[in-house]
Amino acid sequence: MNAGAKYIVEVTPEERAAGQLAQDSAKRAYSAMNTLGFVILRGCFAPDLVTEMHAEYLAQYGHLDVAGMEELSRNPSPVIEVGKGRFEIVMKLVGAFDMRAYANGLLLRFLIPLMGQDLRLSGVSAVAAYPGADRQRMHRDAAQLFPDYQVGPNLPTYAVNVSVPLIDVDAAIGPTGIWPASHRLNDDKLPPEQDLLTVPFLKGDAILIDYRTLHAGLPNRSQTVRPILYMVYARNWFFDDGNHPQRSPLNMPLETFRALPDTLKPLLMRAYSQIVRAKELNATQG
Ligand SMILES: O=C(O)CCC(=O)C(=O)O
Repeated sequence: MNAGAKYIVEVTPEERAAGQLAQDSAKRAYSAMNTLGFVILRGCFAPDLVTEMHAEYLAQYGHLDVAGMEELSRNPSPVIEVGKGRFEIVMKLVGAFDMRAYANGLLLRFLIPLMGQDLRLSGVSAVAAYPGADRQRMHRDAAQLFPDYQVGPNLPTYAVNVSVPLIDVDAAIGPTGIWPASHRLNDDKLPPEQDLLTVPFLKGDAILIDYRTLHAGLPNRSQTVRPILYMVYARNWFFDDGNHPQRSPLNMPLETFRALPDTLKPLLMRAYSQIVRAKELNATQG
């Protein structure tokens, strides 16, 4: 499976300008989410905006080498190590990491039928894979819900990770590898390793991955640092205490939040309550 495959839906400039997929494209994208557990909305973001986001990433972390990132990750900071040479960073939501990213109209319109009108932004981070980064282990973003009842694979989507590559990511730089349809498997039944799908990512892509879908960051065999922005959206009752137990899922200055249009605030409000919880947990558990 590759270009023209069922999991790539081309977003036309007209659809991007209208902030809405045409009916046929939307149907194909929902079908991929349902059967494969992921879809690539190719061209969801304007390449110029992604270039701006990359510049903001570089302004915040571009000066750090692996040793610098390791050092940060050893102390309380927005950075944690998620594999050798691979770091998850809760990016400061300033510059181009603004509502054009996390409140992209086309994206939200697509996600609402999957997770409800009152869906919430659960968190925003980036994963930077440095040259030499290892392959990650196969994992889901969260375990299947209600494991004792084995119903998780049949449930509707409750959270989606939207990956936005900040540069073109070919096989050498290392995209995120995905096991198609693995969201429909119970936790005790892993797919064969050889079912791993590697698709090069392009600037402008939004790769929507159901939280249950098995995936792994692939090795970075290039000389280029690979940052991918991750915006997680979830049903309003879901708190990601697994990935963000004592860590803020969002880094947005309060004055930036207060300046947002009132219609947008509910989308982010929940992440703010998790910031408070993370701080309290840190204070009480050390
Ligand atoms: O780096 C990647 O491509 C994937 C990262 C990831 O899945 C994780 O850190 O949980």
